[in-house]
Amino acid sequence: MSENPNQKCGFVAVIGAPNAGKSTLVNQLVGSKVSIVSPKVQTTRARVLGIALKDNAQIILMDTPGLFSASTRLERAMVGAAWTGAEDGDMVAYLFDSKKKGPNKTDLQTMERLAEMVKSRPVFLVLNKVDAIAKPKLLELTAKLNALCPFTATFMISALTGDGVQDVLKEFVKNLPEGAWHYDEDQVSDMPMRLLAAEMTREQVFLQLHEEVPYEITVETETWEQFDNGDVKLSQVIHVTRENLKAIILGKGGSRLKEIGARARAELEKMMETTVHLKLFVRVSTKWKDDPHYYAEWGLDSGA
Ligand SMILES: Nc1nc2c(ncn2[C@@H]2O[C@H](COP(=O)(O)OP(=O)(O)O)[C@@H](O)[C@H]2O)c(=O)[nH]1
Ligand SMILES: [Mg+2]
Repeated sequence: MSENPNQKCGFVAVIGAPNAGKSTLVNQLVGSKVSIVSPKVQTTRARVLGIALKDNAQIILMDTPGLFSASTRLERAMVGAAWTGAEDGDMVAYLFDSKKKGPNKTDLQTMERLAEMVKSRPVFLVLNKVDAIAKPKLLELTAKLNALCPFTATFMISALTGDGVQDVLKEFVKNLPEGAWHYDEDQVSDMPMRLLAAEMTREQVFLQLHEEVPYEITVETETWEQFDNGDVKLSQVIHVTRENLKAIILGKGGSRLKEIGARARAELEKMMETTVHLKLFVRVSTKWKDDPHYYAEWGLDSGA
């Protein structure tokens, strides 16, 4: 942290429907993977802070779970975290997947709420996935969504390729309050390393397993050893809610678990820039979804 009087620092809440590309955008802005990404909905469980730097500004990006109509306790906690994130931000970036036909019921409710928020802070519409869509449709979508909420500005980007992302970052910086940086300049996330490391394994479960399986697991880093030569050795447990899921995660002769471990380890090595030894275990923990311990670890409210 520094006392430089010319510094700017503030929070940008990144909200939107599941799969809009929020986590992809946050990673792109930060320049490092701080939030896991998969084609499946509800990959992001908690509020993740990614920290981006641009000139004299530290931009703290709040990646949030998607906004959707929630039914279970975990889902309600996730949507609650997303809205709290939006309320706490100095500005809001509302990400919209331009591949979608148009706004659905939840999107309409979201924009109704954003129309209130825009009275007290900038709320940007960010049309994402422009790499996959024709220009005339984008203009049509821009007009349609701006008629529903008077957005401060509209951007068209591809979070995947990075197209247009720097323009969004510049606009954030312009609107950021002056103030000392909250985090060290080499910090990319506020998430403890143990949790971030567990997230890399959870990402592989989301990418490699299907249907309900990713939603029935959680990952916990149990031990973390750092050696004098810089190598890191960690062990993690994949908690599953049922015995039969254990066999699915293990795969034939343990092959699936091996592949999950190999890919997670590669991500961890990229992130930590050192050799990583990763040992994975699978454990049946029938009640993990009701255990406040896991909610607290992600910064979620178990009473939601
Ligand atoms: N074609 C395309 N796909 C994208 C883009 N941004 C994200 N995606 C994909 O959309 C899916 C959901 O992304 P994610 O960042 O996890 O969305 P989130 O649920 O809003 O956090 C992933 O498969 C991403 O690779 C983009 O700009 N273009
Ligand atoms: Mg996400």
